[in-house]
Amino acid sequence: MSYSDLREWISALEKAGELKRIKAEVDPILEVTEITDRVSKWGARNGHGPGGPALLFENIKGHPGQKILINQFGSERRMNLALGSESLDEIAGRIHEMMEMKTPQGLLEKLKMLPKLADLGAMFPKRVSSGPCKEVIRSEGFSLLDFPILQCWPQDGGRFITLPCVMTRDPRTGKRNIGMYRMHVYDGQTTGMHWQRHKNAAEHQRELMRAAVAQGPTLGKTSSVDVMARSGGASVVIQGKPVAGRMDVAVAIGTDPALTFAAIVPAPPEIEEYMVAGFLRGKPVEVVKCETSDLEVPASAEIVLEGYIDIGELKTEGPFGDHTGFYSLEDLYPVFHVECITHRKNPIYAATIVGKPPQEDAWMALAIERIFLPAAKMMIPELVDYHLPPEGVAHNLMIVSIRKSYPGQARKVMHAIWSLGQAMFTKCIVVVDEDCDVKDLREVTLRALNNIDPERDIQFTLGPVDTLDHASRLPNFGSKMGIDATRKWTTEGFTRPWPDQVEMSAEIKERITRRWKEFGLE
Ligand SMILES: Cc1cc2nc3c(=O)[nH]c(=O)nc-3n(C[C@H](O)[C@H](O)[C@H](O)COP(=O)(O)O)c2cc1C
Ligand SMILES: [Mn+2]
Repeated sequence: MSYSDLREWISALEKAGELKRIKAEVDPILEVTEITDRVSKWGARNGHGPGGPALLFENIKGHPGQKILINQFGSERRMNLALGSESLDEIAGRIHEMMEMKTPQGLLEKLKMLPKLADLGAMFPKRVSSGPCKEVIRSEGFSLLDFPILQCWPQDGGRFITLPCVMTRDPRTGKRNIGMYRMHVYDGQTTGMHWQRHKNAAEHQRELMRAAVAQGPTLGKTSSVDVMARSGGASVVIQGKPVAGRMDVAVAIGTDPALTFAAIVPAPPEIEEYMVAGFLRGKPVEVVKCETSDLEVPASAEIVLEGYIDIGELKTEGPFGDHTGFYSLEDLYPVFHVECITHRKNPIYAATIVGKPPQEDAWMALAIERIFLPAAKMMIPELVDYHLPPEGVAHNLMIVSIRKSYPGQARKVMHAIWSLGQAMFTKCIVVVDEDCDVKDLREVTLRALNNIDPERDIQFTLGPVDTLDHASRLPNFGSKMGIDATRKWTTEGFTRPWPDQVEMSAEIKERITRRWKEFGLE
């Protein structure tokens, strides 16, 4: 089951009893957040209980006739519904099969391969000549303020577009990227563009900057966003010369759920998110050309913002109540200039809020965790399982179980994680043996503390850290810590005897289970 647009998805949510319509008037300033935050935390026990339903606000203060969809991904069940799967592990299995694909032997194997080939075929987006996102085309007289954009938290710098699929093209290869980067609304025609420097769109921007100034051996060092920040003002100066140039950007708001999800998936830069979405949906994404650029946007999007950033222009973005549970502070980011807005008739505005976990993004992160397991295992063969508890806000804590075969292997795994895509940001990694369930936080705590001699078993390192880390010594650069909570071996210099864990024998367990009723304890 897959959905071709947001509306099909909303109907499916409603049919599944996963949607609540709210008819009472609600203010997009702060009130939507307070309601959604409470609903997200329904049933939250240790950050793991299911979130409440998706919400469709139908009576928005100051925006008569408009609707806001929020919390669409806010439970494991909805994440599965969104991706049309029985379980997240089933999707992981499909990816695993794809990676395992080898030349089929004989007819039976060839036949078995057909569904996988269909999966592959579905990955490529399909260009169409028009679509519902062009029902209304407004190239002048438009204003972002016409849409019910939220101010999420009291100290936020203003209203923010929180669930945008931001499209850019790699200037070298022409490849399309879609990333979810929040947008601070400055006025009816401009916003901030909060792509952090490690993200793909920021690299596209740097490519254009490199091309705009004379190429030289030192450029790799200076044509980074560091220079932008150091210039202190609103324009970028490289080697004494101001940089300017247009970078086309388009933003889709309110797409089918697989595409929205694909925009947050930390896929390698070579992989287009359109293909990720196509694979997840089992059906190609239909795209149309923008009115004002060569970018392509999902034909069925509710709202499309077309425009550009000037690669040399910066403006203060934030503060913004972030998914760490703290505000991310003001910083300089590019400015998005809207030139044209196209949308469906009566567009539905899709949003999310972030803040103290668990919220909607915890469930998206869980889906990413499960779906990426096969790929992670391919890079780190001894990896058995891993888990990122929501309180670790994605980048602060990863628990990893490994099958240990040689001394020092826990540290090898830590370093592998610190060099693996966006997992590089992980501030603390706890490595346990394969017999420990990484999702059982009680068991993990027991191991992580019992099994270590802190001075010996903690590995510190330095490197890039998440832009949202507010405690690191410098923005984007700081230390990380790995805890080797595996059983220590003599070959690792541990010469004392290592005790067994306390456990009942299988025979007694089975006997007591058989007799359980006799004890009248139920
Ligand atoms: C709700 C939500 C908001 C996000 N906001 C931002 C953001 O403002 N800036 C950013 O760089 N990443 C943000 N992210 C994370 C990126 O979407 C994620 O790192 C993604 O993989 C980036 O795509 P890219 O690898 O193509 O650059 C957000 C994720 C979610 C779920
Ligand atoms: Mn990408």
